[in-house]
Amino acid sequence: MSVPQQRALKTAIPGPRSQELHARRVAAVSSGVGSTLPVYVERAGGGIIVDVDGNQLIDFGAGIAVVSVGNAAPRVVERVHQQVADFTHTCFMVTPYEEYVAVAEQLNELTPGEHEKRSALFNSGAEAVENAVKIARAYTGRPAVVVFDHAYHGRTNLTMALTAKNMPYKHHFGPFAGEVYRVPMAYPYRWPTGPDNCADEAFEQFVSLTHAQVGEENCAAVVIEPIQGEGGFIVPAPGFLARVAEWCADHGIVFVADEIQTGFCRTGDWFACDAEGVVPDLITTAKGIAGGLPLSGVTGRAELMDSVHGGGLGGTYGGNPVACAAALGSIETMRAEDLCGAARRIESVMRPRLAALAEKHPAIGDLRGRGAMLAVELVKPGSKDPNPELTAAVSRACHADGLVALTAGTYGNVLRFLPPLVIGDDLLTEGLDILEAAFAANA
Ligand code: PLZ
Repeated sequence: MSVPQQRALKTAIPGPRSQELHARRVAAVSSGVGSTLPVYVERAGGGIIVDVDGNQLIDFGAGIAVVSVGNAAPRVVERVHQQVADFTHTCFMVTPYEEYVAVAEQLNELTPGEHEKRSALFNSGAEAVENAVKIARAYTGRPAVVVFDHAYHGRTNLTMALTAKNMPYKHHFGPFAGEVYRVPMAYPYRWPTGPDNCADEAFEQFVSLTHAQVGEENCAAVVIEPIQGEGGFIVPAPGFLARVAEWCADHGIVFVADEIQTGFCRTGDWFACDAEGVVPDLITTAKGIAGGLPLSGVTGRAELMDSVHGGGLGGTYGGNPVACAAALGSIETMRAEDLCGAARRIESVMRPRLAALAEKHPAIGDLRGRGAMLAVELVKPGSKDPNPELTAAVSRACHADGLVALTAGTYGNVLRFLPPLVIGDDLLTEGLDILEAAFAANA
C-alpha cells in the first residue's frame, strides 16, 4: 500500500495549504455545498487520508460509506486504467458493452433472494431510488409511496420528498413531489412505550396509517433503509422489516430496500436484509458498489424490472464503462478479501470499546448499528433530550486530532463510524483512543 498506514499531524488541522485552497474554494464554489472537515486531500488509501499539508488522518468515514474497499484499491485502479485506455463512454443506450452486463450479473447474484432478477444501472443513489419508484409505479399502476420517519433517500425532487429531515436537505427547496406518505419508524431507543413493544406497535401503526390514509390499492411501493443511514444508524426493532415486507407481498405493494448505505459488506453481510432473511422486491445500491466511482443500481424481480416499456429507463451516463470497471474491481476485492468478514471483525474491535465508553459517559444514550456501521446517540445526561452541541464538540475534537469522524441523525446528535473495511486494527484502535480522549475532554 503506497499510503503509509499511520496517523501523522504536521500542522494544525486544517493546515496552511488547506486554508489557501479553502480561500480559493470560497471564491469559486457555491456556499450551498458544505464540507465536514476542510482539509484538502492529496492521496488516500487503506485507512488513511493524506492532506495537502502532509497530515495523515485516520478515516472513519470512507467518503460516507463509499470506499469500503479502500481508496485507490489496487483491483479498482487496475480495471479503471484498462477501461479508460480502451474507451470511456459510448452510452449503453446507443452501443452497449460487456462491463454493464457483468455488473448486472453480479448484482443479480449477490442481492438477497434466489428468484430471477434483472438490474438497471444509474449514476447516483438518488437516481436509483427515483427509478425504483418509477418501476414500482409502472408495474402496479398505482401512485403512492410510503416512507418512514428519519428516512434519507436523496436530494432530487422526488427523493427530497421521500427524505424526512428538513435541514439541510429540504429547507426552501419545495414544493416536493406528491403521493409520498410518511409513517413512524420502529426506532427502539425512542419508541414511546419502550423497545420491547417497538416492532409490534410500529408495525400496527404502519398498517393502520397506510390503510386509512393511503389505501393499499393506491400504494405502489414501501421504501425503507434496512438500517437507516443519515437518520442516525437506526436499526429497526427485530422482526419489523420482515413483517412489513410480508404485508407488502400480501397487498401487491412493491417492497423496496434502499441499501445504498448498508450494502456491499458494510454491515457484515453482502446486504443488511440478509441478516433478517428479508427478500426485497427491489433493492437500490450505490456508494460501496464501485470503490468511489459514481454508479448506482436497481435490482429486482424479473417480472417487475421487465414490466417497464422499452426505452423507459436510462440516462446518458448510467452504467458508464469506467464506473462499471471500478465496480467489477470492487466486487472482486470484496470476494477475495472477505470484506463481509472484515466488517464483522471491525465490529468486534469497535463495539466493546464503544460500550465501555457508553458505561463511562451518560451522554451516550444508545450504541447501535451492525458490522462496520456503528453509531452512538448523544443525549443530555439524565434524559433522552438530543445533544447536538456535544456531538459537534466531540467530532471537532476528533478532527483536530486527525480522525475523520462523521455525524448524523434527525437531531444532529449521532456520531457514526464507517471506516473503510480494509482498515487495520492498529488504526481502528488509535481512532477509538482519539474518540475516547475527545469524550474525556468534552463530555
Ligand atoms: N439512500 C440510504 O444513504 C446517500 C448523503 C450525503 P446519492 N447518503 C449520503 C448528503 O448529505 O448528500 C444516500 C443514502 C441512502 C440514498 C442516498 C442518496 O445517494 O448518491 O448521494 O444520491
